[in-house]
Amino acid sequence: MRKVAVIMGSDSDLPVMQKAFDVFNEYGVTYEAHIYSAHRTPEIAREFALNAREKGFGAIIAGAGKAAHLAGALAANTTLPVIGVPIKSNTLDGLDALLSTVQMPSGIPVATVAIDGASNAALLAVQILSVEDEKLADMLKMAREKAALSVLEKDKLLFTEKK
Ligand code: RP5
Repeated sequence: MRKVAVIMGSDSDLPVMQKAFDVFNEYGVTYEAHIYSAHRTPEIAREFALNAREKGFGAIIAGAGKAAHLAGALAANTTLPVIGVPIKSNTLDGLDALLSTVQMPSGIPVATVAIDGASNAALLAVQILSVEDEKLADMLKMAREKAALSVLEKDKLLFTEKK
């Protein structure tokens, strides 16, 4: 199975990106995490993206806040799928990072999830790997079924309370 790279722009992004690690641990997906910045370590980020496919990665998650160019900078140097996580900061509530991450020029896509959406980013990476991995596909299906049952349980309770 290919592994996933989780790159974040700063150690201050770690509490949000931890949610991605939790998902990978749940699904048994191997991941490698790094703090590389599009602005503070641009050459290292570039080198990582250039070599990621041959190093066995199947997808890259990039979490960054403020002028969040990390996902785009990585995507510029790889044809692997790049998933961007805009991180909320204390000035513009993450809208700055959301727009910086999502508004990519045509030809260089970044699949952008919600502000602080590290968990969905990891699930999307698992879904990408599941194209070639039936065990992951089965696990994803089971998780969806479990989520649906949980909603229906809540619906039942709501009905009871209304009566
Ligand atoms: C971005 O700037 C990082 O991804 C982080 O979200 C934000 C602030 O970084 P620090 O100043 O906390 O290191 O590049």
